[in-house]
Amino acid sequence: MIVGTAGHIDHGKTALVRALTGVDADRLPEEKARGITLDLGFAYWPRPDGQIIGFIDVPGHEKLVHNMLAGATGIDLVLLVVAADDGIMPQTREHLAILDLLGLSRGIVVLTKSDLVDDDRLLEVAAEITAALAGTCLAGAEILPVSAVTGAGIGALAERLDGLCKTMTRRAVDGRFRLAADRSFTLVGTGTVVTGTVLSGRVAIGDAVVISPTGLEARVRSLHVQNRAAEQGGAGERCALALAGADITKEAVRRGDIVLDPSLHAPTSRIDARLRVLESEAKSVGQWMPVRFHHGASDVAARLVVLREEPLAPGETELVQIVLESPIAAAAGDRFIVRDTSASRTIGGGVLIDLRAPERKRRTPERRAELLALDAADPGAALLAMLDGPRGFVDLDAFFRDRAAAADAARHAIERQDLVVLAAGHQSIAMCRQTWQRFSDAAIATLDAYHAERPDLQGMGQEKLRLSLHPRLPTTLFAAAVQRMVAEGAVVLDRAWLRRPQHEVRMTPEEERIWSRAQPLLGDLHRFRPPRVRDVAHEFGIDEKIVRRVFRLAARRGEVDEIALDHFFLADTVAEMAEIAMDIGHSAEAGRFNAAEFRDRLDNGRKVAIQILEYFDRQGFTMRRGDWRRINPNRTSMFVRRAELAPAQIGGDASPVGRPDFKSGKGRETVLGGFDSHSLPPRSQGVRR
Ligand SMILES: Nc1nc2c(ncn2[C@@H]2O[C@H](COP(=O)(O)OP(=O)(O)OP(=O)(O)O)[C@@H](O)[C@H]2O)c(=O)[nH]1
Ligand SMILES: [Mg+2]
Repeated sequence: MIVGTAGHIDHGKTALVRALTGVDADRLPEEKARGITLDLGFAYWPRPDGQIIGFIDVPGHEKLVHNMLAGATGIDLVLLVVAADDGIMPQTREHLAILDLLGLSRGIVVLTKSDLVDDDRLLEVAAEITAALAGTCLAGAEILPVSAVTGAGIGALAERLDGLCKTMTRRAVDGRFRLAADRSFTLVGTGTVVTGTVLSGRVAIGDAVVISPTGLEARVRSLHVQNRAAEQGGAGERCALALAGADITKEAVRRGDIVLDPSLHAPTSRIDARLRVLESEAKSVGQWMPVRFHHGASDVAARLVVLREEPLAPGETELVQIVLESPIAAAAGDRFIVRDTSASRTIGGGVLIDLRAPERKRRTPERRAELLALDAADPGAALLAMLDGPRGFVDLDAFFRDRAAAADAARHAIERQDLVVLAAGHQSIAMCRQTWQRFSDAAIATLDAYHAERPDLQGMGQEKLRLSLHPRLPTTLFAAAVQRMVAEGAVVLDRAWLRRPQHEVRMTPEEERIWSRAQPLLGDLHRFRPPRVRDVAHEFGIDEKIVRRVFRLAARRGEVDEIALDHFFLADTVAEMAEIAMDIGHSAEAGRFNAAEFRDRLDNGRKVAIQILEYFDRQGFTMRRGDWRRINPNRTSMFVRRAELAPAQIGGDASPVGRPDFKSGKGRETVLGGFDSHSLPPRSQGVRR
């Protein structure tokens, strides 16, 4: 258990810790000389039952509230010290307000210097305190009069502390390790030592840690827990870590740094939060108000963006965006305090909600709804809210990292919630199964509508589809979504185009008419040397562009192949030429043949014969070495006559058996996703379009 002091200057905080523990927490010579506390003091108090209670003693001086804040982080219980003679003073109120903003609900009010006043005064101050506590987290806290001089009440207080220590529920240690560093120093023989309060998780000798936000890496060489050598420490304990690392020095680790599990290192400088402005403020909090932002033991310049139009009046609570001047290491759910830029007063404080706050669209109703839902204390509820939120998906690793949750929390969430996970490289996101269903239904509906509108196109561009769907996924993850839809059989990916499996390219009646006239020209006697686009256009007296378009539509239906630019051969002719090539190869020595032998069989001239062979090379049907070619034995069934195909395989079927597949060039394989399509030769490779 860690106990912190709080209260106005000179009210007897340090004297109280000494009366209880025998330790003078004022360790600096200047503190001893001036009789006031300047920096945090520490005392460890071994109890008869073997427990060690740690004390963090803070200064009460109005100029040293930042040090008080550094000490108040991570304490389990507060001793709010009020001198009976003075009663409630300004820093009593300010410290109380801070404790309340930090959400500290366990505490005892200690009425010190009871030896200086009579009972009536004690009752009077007690009543004053009860009134001040009303409405705060500490409302109804016990008030114990003591005297550090006579020792009156100290025994009773010790008893209360022992009792509380026994019933104190230990903070969760299943989260990932975080320690709020408050001191670093060098010990002869040990090296750099960093002390602080463990906020979550455990740490043990040998553990790798990172100093955040700087990112310095270190290893724990040895450690002390509550001032005693130990093998490991955990949440709710004060630890001193002896750290080893290339750049680890006492100067390199500063108060305010967080020593953490390396997987948690992800500093942020834009955070959405819930802020309560203290009643004591004279003015409202307006847009872009500059403040000092205190989190843990750190303190950074920042600006506040109120996430609504009107300024935030004293006493109000509202969502804000905190824009920090330099990044910090934090976790969602952490408390924070904001003070004015001259560090003279506390303005308010609250809870961090989203560490990856958006700069744009931060004030939309959807975002507001999401933030309110994320504010739910339970991470499971927050996750569900986010999955249901405007974005529709969650980066699970980041979500649980930003909550310092246990390392396997993401896996458990996937199992518990029945989530669909899309992964690409290091990135992965999860969505609810219903969201995925809606997403893929929408993709299908969009493609169907697109095909109806543009039956002449083979499909819709991936990017166009991505931009038209909600949730709008990042490009790489959209590719993963496409892969999943392809695997589910809902869509087919043709290079960059997506289509429905049953979609086939359709010509207009006019185009059909041109095609039916042009088709015979490509066949029969001229089939090995068919007229080019230009020739057909000339013959029909129409624009070349129209002929090219009709031929390409026919190519998409699998009726012709574009062997060379503007040179289309009937698919059956290509199959026939493939048979001829195989025949030549079959009877040739070692299966090798050259272009001249092929040309002689087709009688179509050297140039065209070579173009055909190069086309075969690109498809992987032939393999070329120098002037010689061989048939690839794995591709012999690549080119099949259309009559041998089942009707469903003609046109736009997803899994062509005989026709070479547009994207893979492999014929029989359906490539899932678009990732490897560039590593395989597309069918039209080398043909300029
Ligand atoms: N008579 C009497 N004097 C006390 C008692 N407790 C503290 N004092 C005196 O009050 C003065 C201030 O006590 P500290 O313990 O230093 O006060 P503090 O709250 O730690 O002060 P800061 O840390 O500077 O905020 C010292 O001179 C103490 O001796 C008490 O119970 N009775
Ligand atoms: Mg003191």
